[in-house]
Amino acid sequence: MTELLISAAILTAENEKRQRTLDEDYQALGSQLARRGIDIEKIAAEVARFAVAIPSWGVGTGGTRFARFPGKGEPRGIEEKLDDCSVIQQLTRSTPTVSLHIPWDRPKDAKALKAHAAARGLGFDAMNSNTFQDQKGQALSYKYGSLSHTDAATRQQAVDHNIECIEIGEALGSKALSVWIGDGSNFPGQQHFTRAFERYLEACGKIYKRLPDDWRLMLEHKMFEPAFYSTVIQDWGSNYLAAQELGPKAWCLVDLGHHAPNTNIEMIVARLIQFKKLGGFHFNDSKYGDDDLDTGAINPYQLFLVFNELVDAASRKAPGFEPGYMLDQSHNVTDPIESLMTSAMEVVRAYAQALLIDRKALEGYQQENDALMAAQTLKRAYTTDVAPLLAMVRQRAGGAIDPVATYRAAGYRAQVAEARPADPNAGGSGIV
Ligand SMILES: [Mn+2]
Repeated sequence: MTELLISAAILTAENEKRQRTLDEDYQALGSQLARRGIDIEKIAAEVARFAVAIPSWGVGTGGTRFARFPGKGEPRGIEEKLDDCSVIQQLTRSTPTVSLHIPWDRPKDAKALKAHAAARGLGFDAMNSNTFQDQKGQALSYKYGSLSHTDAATRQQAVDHNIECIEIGEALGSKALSVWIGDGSNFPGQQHFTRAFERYLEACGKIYKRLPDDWRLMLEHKMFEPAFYSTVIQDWGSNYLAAQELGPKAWCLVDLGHHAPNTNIEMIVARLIQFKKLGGFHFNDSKYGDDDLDTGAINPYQLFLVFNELVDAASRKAPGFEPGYMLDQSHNVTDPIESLMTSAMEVVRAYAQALLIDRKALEGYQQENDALMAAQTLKRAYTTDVAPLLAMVRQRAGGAIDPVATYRAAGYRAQVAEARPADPNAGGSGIV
């Protein structure tokens, strides 16, 4: 029996306030889509199956390199992080798994943690290793790199840490390890590009060797930061080369914030799908760099265009296409639960909109080189207000018609603020 943290009475009362309007809007949208030859119930069934994972570090207030301004009632450990994640899942019904970060979330007892998550209706997504900062008591420093460090013992320490992440993940039921390293250089000449990449590949090979057969190694590229001149896995090209070198269990992970401004990310996605290396996503939004803003907050059209590629690949059953979806954001000025619920809904919205694209018509316009109508075909799907569809799917699955309003009405933040006295060290920084 799942223990839900938002009371059923409040959820029901909040939904009842909105049910009639929703029924009307859903019916109107259904009629509109029917005129376009689309069965709303078929789209609703697809949307109901969609899931995006929550990063454990997302439920704490993030920060910048200048400061962190903690919020009230922040989770003080992994169990409380899971509690907050369960609220997001209870109300949105699209986030059934949580992605852990080691050592921030290292469990004292993995079996007990798995049981705690299951009691809250949650499972575990990819494990995330951390060799971009030093931990208390750590023998060797990552100041000058980890998996690509010039010193073999430091590289081995980073390999051992990643293997520990796999072992914890095995106990929790995870099936993937995501690896992002901060390795790189801050000055021209500081690092030999080729040797650093060779060292990285050799170290990653050791992790790969320990990876269970039904697991995926997800490699995450990032253009810059904390290394500001060069980064070892700086873009999708290096990422693809690494995944190719390592073998079939290695995949490329695309974090939307890890590219130069105005990069055509949807095209990168298409390339990785074509060459069977698209492992998954870290969703967030960006204005200038790796801003880690809420997904869809800045450029929802880009998100839609990414999903256009994903739905296209699924519709033609592209071989090897089975990406994992996760949010990866840093919440500085909002309640993290509200941001994560809103972002999960934005991801589902982009997916639902992409399902509405008339692919046959689009293909025809592409074949005839009718640029205007091809672009309009995408716009027609994008400008369709699918909000009633998303709300109906949530409500039917036991979630909230309006998750943020329901969350506020339930007073969850005030309750946990009392139960969890402020701890300045709590929560992750959400910087990857
Ligand atoms: Mn990321």
